[in-house]
Order: sequence, then structure tokens, then C-alpha cells
Amino acid sequence: MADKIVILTGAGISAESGLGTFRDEGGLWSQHRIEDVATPEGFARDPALVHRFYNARRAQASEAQPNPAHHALARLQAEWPGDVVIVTQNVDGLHEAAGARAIHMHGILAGALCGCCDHRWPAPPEMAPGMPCPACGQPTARPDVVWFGEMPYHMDDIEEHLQTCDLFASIGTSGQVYPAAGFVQEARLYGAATIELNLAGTDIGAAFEDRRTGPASRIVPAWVE
Ligand code: BV8
Repeated sequence: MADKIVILTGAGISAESGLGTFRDEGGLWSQHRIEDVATPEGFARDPALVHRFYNARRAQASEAQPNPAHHALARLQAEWPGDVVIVTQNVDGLHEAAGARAIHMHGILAGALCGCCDHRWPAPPEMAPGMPCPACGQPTARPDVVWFGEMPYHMDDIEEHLQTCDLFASIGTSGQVYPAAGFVQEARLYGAATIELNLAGTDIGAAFEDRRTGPASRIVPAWVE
């Protein structure tokens, strides 16, 4: 049976598609306080601000194109004889745009969620405070993204993949947000080989046996080949 590969991706894989990362120079978290735009408390305090933040990112993501790194992973997933599981922290949908399947642990910009009945539906381009849920009618529509302090999605499936993979690769993430930043340790614990592909060194780089540095659009296709 060919090796099973689990690939974690972060904002860095979409940087060359023109989407901002969070913690690089001029990144999203230098323009907005996490507490104000990416927590349930921030949403409760000022839903209009949070909707504006996600409306802007949804519009940008809808114009963005997958880059060679996204396409290389889609090719790997289609051609590798074993299982290739992509777990993404990104909410931009670019893995699917490149023809890949991905597990969205932090949700998706193109999705809306009802804060009351958990109904999910495709998000309109612009969301606003008090938007009614199409299922229960309550004015509790929110972006279907996982905020700080909320449980990421699909964690049971992700744990199972980490415990049964032969290779764990991390691409374009600074390794500062948990539980994703801890995945490399779990994969190693269960015997997987590990590699990090990133523009620069990260806080979790030492946990990887192998590392490649450079822009994803160059180093990911080279790695996949
Ligand atoms: C949870 C929302 C538990 C959608 C996001 C203290 C210690 C440890 C943990 C915690 C703590 N206090 C609180 C916590 C938990 C907290 C956390 O980890 N906080 C951190 C900040 C310390 N985590 C949580 O709250 C998570 N939930 O733990 O729940 C729980 C348990 C029980 C019951 C209930 C709950 C939820 C985390 C999810 C938060 N939501 N996004 C959105 O707005 O997008 S996180 C956000 O950060 C994005 O999802 C993003 O993907 C993610 C990670 O960032 P990166 O993707 O790594 O992006 P970053 O800019 O940081 O790095 C980019 C990298 O790319 C850089 O390394 C750069 O060098 C590289 N790069 C740049 N250009 C390129 C490139 N690489 C290659 N090529 C290039 N061209």
C-alpha cells in the first residue's frame, strides 16, 4: 500500500494568489485586532465590523486564482497511488478551485452559519448584522469560520489521519495557532516522517525532520515532482 500523506496548509500557500497572510509584515493581524474580528466576543460586540472584515476577504478570495502550489497539491492528490489528505486552515477555497479536496478545519468564507440552529448555506457576497437564517428565521447569520476560542471542525477525522499517515507535510503556516500547530508532534508520535515547506523559518520548524524554504509556488511543485 503506497504511503498515506497528510498535508496541512496555512495562509502562506495562498500568499502568491494575492491573499494576505496574518502575521507577515502588513498582514491581516496588523490591520485588525484578532479580538475584534476573529472571536465570538468581537462578533457580539460589533457584528457590522466583523461582517465588513469577512465581506472584504470573501470578495478578495472570490477574485483570487489558485497558484502553482495549489495545482501541484491537486495533481499529487489525483496521481499519488496512496491517500493524500489536505487539511487547511485557510478559508479561501483555493484548494477546491485547483481541483483538490480539502478538510476545512477553520471553515470557509463562502459559507454562512446560523448561530442559533447551526444551519449552513452558501454565503451571499455581502453579509450584514441581523441577516435571517433561511431555516429557522432567526437574525443570527454569521460567517461559517472558526474563531479563536471555538472548536475547529473535523478534529476527530484529522486526529485519525495524523495517527495513520506515513508522511506529514506543513506548507505556509507560521505554526502559531493551535491545535494545527501541534499536528506535527502528533504525526511524529505515530511514526510519520515530517517535512515543513515555508517561505521562512517558523516557531515549529525544529519539530520537522526535513525543511524546504522558499515561495510555495516554487518549492511545492518541486517537492511534488
Ligand atoms: C481552540 C479564522 C479549543 C478564519 C482562525 C495559548 C497557547 C496555546 C493555544 C492557545 C492559547 N490561548 C488560546 C489558545 C488557542 C487558540 C490559539 O492557538 N491561539 C494562538 C494565537 C496562541 N486557538 C483557538 O482558539 C482555536 N480553537 O483552540 O479551541 C477549544 C476546546 C474545547 C472547546 C472549545 C474550544 C481556534 C483557532 C482558529 C482561529 N481562526 N481563522 C479566518 O479569519 O481566516 S486562525 C487564522 O490563523 C487562520 O485560520 C490562519 O490560517 C491561521 C494560522 O495562521 P497561518 O495560516 O499560519 O498564517 P500566518 O500569517 O500566521 O503565517 C503565514 C506563513 O506563511 C508564515 O510562516 C510565512 O513565512 C509563510 N509565507 C508567507 N508567504 C509565503 C509563505 N510560505 C510560502 N510561500 C509564500 N509565498
